[in-house]
Amino acid sequence: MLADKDRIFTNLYGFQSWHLDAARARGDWDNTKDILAKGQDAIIDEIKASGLRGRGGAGFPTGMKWSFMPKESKDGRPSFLVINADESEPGSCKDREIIRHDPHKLIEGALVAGYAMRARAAYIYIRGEYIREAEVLFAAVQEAYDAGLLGKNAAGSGYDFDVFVHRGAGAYICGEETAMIESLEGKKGQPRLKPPFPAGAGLYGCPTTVNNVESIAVAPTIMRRGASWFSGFGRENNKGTKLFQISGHVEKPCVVEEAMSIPFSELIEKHCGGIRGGKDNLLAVIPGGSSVPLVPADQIWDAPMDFDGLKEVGSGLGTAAVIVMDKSTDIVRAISRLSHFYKHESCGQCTPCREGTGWMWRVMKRLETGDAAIEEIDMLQQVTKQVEGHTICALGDAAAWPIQGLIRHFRPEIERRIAAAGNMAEAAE
Ligand code: L3W
Ligand code: SF4
Repeated sequence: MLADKDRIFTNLYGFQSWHLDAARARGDWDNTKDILAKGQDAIIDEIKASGLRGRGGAGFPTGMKWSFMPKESKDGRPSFLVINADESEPGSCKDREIIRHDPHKLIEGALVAGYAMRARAAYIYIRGEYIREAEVLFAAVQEAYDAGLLGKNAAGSGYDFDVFVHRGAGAYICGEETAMIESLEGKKGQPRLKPPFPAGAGLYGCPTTVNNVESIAVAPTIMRRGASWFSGFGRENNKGTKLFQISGHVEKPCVVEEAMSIPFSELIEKHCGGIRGGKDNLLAVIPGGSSVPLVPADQIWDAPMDFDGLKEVGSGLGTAAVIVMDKSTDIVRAISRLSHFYKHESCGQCTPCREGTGWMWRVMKRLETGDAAIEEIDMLQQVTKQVEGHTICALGDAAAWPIQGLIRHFRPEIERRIAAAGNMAEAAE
């Protein structure tokens, strides 16, 4: 179990104040100037050496992403940092806790990361429903300005840097980085085709890096404690500490910072009081937010909770939003509900996603009650394959994968419902 001294988010549960004086007492903004004085390349090298991978779902190496930003401004174009606080993935609630209770870690991280990538400003795009969190963030940013930590000569570094907070309006798709950029520009939040990646042409056509809240908030601590300290947790390719968000059928749902690669069983037993009704009552787990496939009980129990460990069991770490389902769960209904979510949130600009998500949801609805022909299971599987990989953004994949996971692991249950509803014979005729 991660020792208290190794936790980055020391006020995750809000036992202390989030205000600047309390944050400073916890070590935030402690000689930030000295971190910046190391220089842009040294900061990027340190983050690369730490092994930090993006905490928003895709796990792209953070230092490498920062290194894609231009060292020289072309045609006088500024560079920007955009911080993705549009946390909307079902099951995810870690960025909310950071902003509620530790906002200065994020704001200091914005300066450190922004300086490293030679950005002149950071835009924090916060989910519209996070009203109280936005209030905290606005106030914390103002505190930083009042204390001279942002703005001209930020933190006495000689570098000018601004932070703007922008509230979203409730669309899940604005969490996709290019849709977020469109939304910030005042347009309808619809993903752009990539390439070009934002580092080449992002906000207002300028070089931009979009990072998740957690990725940015851990950067100052990595710089203070060193890359080797951070990379001492987890295992090769899966380094550091990580916020896990455990919801569903555990005794005590929680958000907790743990070492990457902690086995699922340890995470649940040590922090959540175990599975409701005991280990044998576990049915399945969605380990990384609703966009990754579910994993049945027998395969998840010993799995290391990291990028590679969850890939090996056919799923992914995603945002580390661990949704636990016990045997009381109607698993077909649960996945059907997720299908509705993706249908609702599709921005509609590509046909496979626009048509496919509605199509998949309608079939899933009928599978819930068994009102389907047996061949429709394979047909549904084929539709998911036609959506997956054929769309502009990852929402298409995200809609397809949970259904694929359901068919892979719970096909007998779907067939049982069809048989119980009397559609088996009709299908065979
Ligand atoms: C420059 C290249 N940059 C990749 C950058 C790219 C992006 C990052 C990762 O989706 C996933 C999605 C959700 N030159 C580059 C490059 N980049 N190649 O690296 O890119 P990518 O395309 O792998 O992922 P993505 O489109 O950012 C993110 C999954 O996360 N997810 C849900 C997330 C939900 C939230 C939320 O609630 N806010 O984050 C969970 O699994 O399905 O697969 O920056 O530009 N050659
Ligand atoms: Fe929009 Fe779906 Fe296409 Fe993404 S995959 S751009 S959400 S239609």
